[in-house]
Amino acid sequence: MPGSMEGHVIHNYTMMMGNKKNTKFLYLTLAIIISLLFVFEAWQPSDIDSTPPVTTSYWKHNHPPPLGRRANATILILARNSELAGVISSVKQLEDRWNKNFHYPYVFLNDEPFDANFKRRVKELTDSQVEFGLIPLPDWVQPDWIDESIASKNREHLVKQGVIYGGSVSYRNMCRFNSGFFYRHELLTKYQFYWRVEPDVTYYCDIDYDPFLVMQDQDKLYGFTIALTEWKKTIPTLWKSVKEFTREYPQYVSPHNAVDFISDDGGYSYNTCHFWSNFEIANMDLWRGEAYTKFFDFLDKKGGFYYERWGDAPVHSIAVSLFARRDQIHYFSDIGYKHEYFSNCPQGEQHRRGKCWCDSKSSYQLKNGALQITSCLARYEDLFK
Ligand SMILES: Nc1nc2c(ncn2[C@@H]2O[C@H](COP(=O)(O)OP(=O)(O)O)[C@@H](O)[C@H]2O)c(=O)[nH]1
Ligand SMILES: [Mg+2]
Repeated sequence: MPGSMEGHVIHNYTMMMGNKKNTKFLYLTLAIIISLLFVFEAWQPSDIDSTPPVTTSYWKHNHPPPLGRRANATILILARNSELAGVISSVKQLEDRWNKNFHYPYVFLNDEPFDANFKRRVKELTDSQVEFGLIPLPDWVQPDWIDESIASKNREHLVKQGVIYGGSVSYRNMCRFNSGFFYRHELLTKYQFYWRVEPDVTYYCDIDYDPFLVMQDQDKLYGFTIALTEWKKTIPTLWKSVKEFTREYPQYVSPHNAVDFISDDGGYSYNTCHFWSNFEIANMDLWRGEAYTKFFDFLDKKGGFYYERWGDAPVHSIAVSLFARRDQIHYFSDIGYKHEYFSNCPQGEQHRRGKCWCDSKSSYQLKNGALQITSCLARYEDLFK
C-alpha cells in the first residue's frame, strides 16, 4: 500500500518534525528560565549569606589608657534628662577630637536622677569610666535666709527688662551650684582637675595633647577659651560685695593678681569682664581653698544669687582674678570651641595643627572682629605686656 506506506512515512515525518519542535520549545523555555535566573540573581545582593562577619578581633576598643603620665582629672557635665541629644553631641565631639586618645573619666550631675535611657546612650559613646550623680537637695534650692517676697519681686523686674532667665529660679539654683557646690559633690572629691562641658557645644579642632597636664605642669589654676562682658542688670551689687570682702580679707588678694582684667580703674569698678564658664578647665584646689570658700559663703549670704541673677562665670572670674597669680590663668587659644553665639577659632599655625573646621576670620575673639567690643580677650592679653 504505497499510498498507505507513503501515508505512514508522512505520519512518521510529521511526528519527527513534531518532536523536533517540542525539543526546540523545551530548549527555548530552559534558556529563558536560565536567563531569568541570571537576571534575578543580578538583582540580589550577591554575597548576602557568604561574607563572614567582621569579628571582634578587628575591633579597636577598650584599649588601656595611653602609657605615660595622667592628671587626676575628670570631664564634668551638669545636665537634665531632657538635654540628652545635646549631651550626646558634645560628648561625641569631645571623644572624637580628644578623649578617645586620653580616656579621662566622666562625671554627670543632675538635680533629678538620670534615667536609664540617658545613661545607656551616654555610655555607648565612650570607653572611659562614666559616673552619674544626684545633687543633694540643699545644694540646689533657694536657701531659707532668702526673702522670697523680695526675690520674686526682683525676678519680675528682670523679666520686664527682658533679661534672659530673669524669672527662672532653677537657673539661679544652677548658677549657685556651679559657683559653690559642684566641687564638693561626692563624685568629684577624688579629683583635682575638671573640664566642664555643656550640652550642644562644638569642638572644632583635634586636640592632640593633654590640657590637664599643661595645667598641672605649669601650675595653672584656671583655663578658658572665651572672655566677654556680662549684662550689668544681672549683677548690680556684685562688685560692691566683692569690695566689702577684700576690705575684710585683704590677705587673700594675690600680689600678682589679674585685677586689670576685671577692672579698668584699678579695682574701683567692675568692667563686667569674665571667662565664659560653660568651658572651664580648672584646678579645684582653687575653689576648695580658704580664700574661695570664705568668698563664696560671703557672697551667698548677700543673697545676690537669688535677689539678682549672679552667674557662676563672673563669680569664678572675679575670684581667680583676685586670688590667683595672673600667670595661673591660661587661655587655651588652640581649642576651637563654640557655645551658642560665641566661638573661639584658632588662628594661623594653631588652626592648621588642629585641623580645625571653623573659619578663623569668624572667631569672636578676633582683635579686629566686629564683636570685639564685647570681647575681653585684649584685657587678658594686656596683663602680660
Ligand atoms: N540638671 C540640671 N541642669 C541644668 C538646669 N539648668 C541648667 N542646667 C545645666 O547647666 C548648664 C548651663 O545651663 P544652660 O541652660 O546651658 O545655660 P546658659 O548656657 O547660660 O544658656 C548646662 O550644662 C545645663 O545643662 C537644671 O534645672 N537642672
Ligand atoms: Mg549653655
